[in-house]
Amino acid sequence: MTPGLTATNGMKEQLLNRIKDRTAVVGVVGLGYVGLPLAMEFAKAGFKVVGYDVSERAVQSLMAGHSHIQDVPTEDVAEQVRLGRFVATTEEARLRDCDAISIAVPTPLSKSRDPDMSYVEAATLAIARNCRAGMLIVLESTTYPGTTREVLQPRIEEKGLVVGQDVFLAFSPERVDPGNPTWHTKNTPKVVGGVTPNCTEVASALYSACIDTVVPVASAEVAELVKLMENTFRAVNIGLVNEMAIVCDKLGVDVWEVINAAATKPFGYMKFTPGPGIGGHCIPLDPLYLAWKMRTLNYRTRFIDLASDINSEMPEYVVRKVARALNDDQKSVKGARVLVLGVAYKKDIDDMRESPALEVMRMLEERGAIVVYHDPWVKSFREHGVTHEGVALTNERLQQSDVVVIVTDHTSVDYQAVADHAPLIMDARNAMSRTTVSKARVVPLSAPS
Ligand code: SAJ
Repeated sequence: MTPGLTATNGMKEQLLNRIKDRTAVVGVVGLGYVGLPLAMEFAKAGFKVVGYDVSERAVQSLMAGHSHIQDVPTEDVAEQVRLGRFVATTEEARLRDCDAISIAVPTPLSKSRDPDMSYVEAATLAIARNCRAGMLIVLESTTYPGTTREVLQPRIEEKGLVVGQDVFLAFSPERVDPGNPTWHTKNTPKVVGGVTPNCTEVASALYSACIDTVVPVASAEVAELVKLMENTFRAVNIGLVNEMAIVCDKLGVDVWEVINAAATKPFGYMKFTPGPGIGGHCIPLDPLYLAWKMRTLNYRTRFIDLASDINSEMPEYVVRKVARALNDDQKSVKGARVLVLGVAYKKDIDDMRESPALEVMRMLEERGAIVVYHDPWVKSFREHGVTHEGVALTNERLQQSDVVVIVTDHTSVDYQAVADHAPLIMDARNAMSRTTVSKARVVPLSAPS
């Protein structure tokens, strides 16, 4: 070590230099839709990357040069494996070879809708068992403010290492939007907040090596809250437009006309659209992490709670409109042949997590309907141990259905054919706005009088 450099500076300078000359080995824990793209960016930036995942199947597939993530081309994985720049493993001991480790594991909610930190804790313990002086650890998983300092730091320091001196610890929120054609890991600005200023400096240097824009912030808590702010903003505004859909329905006004006209305002407005509820692993869940944390501090986050209430009522709102529409055709829900069109949680992706379509289908079946679905992105899915197979979208299928419920409006669906052959359509996404006059009776999300 250079004389005169303190342990802290020594460790920090040493790591900064290894990042600068790309001799640092970078670990990524969790090779999913966040971790795998990140691992590829580190590898393309010239680092040797150790990808650690508990899934033997994912690791074997990656080492065979295949990508299991929609946004990561298989040829990228194959090349980085061939070049020896990326290796995937289930052996946690390989983490000991790393100088920097990013954690990108799930942070779901438990059955009691509280944060399930089990994946973060397991990853932290695996790293703590293999941690050594000079290492940088960055948590990327969306979580409540305080997690990095309260959950990770003690476990790392149990090994006798001091965060900010011997090891460096930071939070950097993942901002991956699966399927987004424009924004991906490399060109999406990356917020980075360390437990200490030295931690912020080292983590910023690491991400600056492979991401175009890095945004250092004062602490891990600031970085944790940035992510929750982003997604709470979305959840609250989606809740607002969903309530506007209900308001417009009661007033006999087309909510889409209101929203589209409001969106002509060139300043001070941001367009959100109503629908059958919210899905995905971010928007329905992230705000509840903040709400949970604030409850431990005896504060009730009313906006989050209200938005969550309204958004989670939307599937039933849709089902009630379907029941009323069938009733107007002198049909009951019981025994009705229902075709649900689009089940992924949002359009043009194949992800089913927390999809409102699951609630819509479950409630219709509880009322005795015979429900099938078509989704060009989801050929089949498993839920509660049952495999659901999609059906082909044919004119006969449309004609035989008592009602078609458009839950997710994938771009590739021929909505004109749906309009021409289905007798009754409940359109929760305004997909019918893309068609000309049709024979079908269309029930929109808010019924203009
Ligand atoms: N939704 C609406 N109306 C809207 C927007 C969304 O009903 O105006 C519904 C969607 O159908 C979906 C749910 O809300 O069911 C969430 O949609 P989303 O567009 O927010 O997409 P997500 O869940 O994939 O959110 C991700 C988030 N990315 C990260 O957390 C890194 C979010 O921060 C992004 O802003 C969002 O993608 C995006 O903009 O696509």
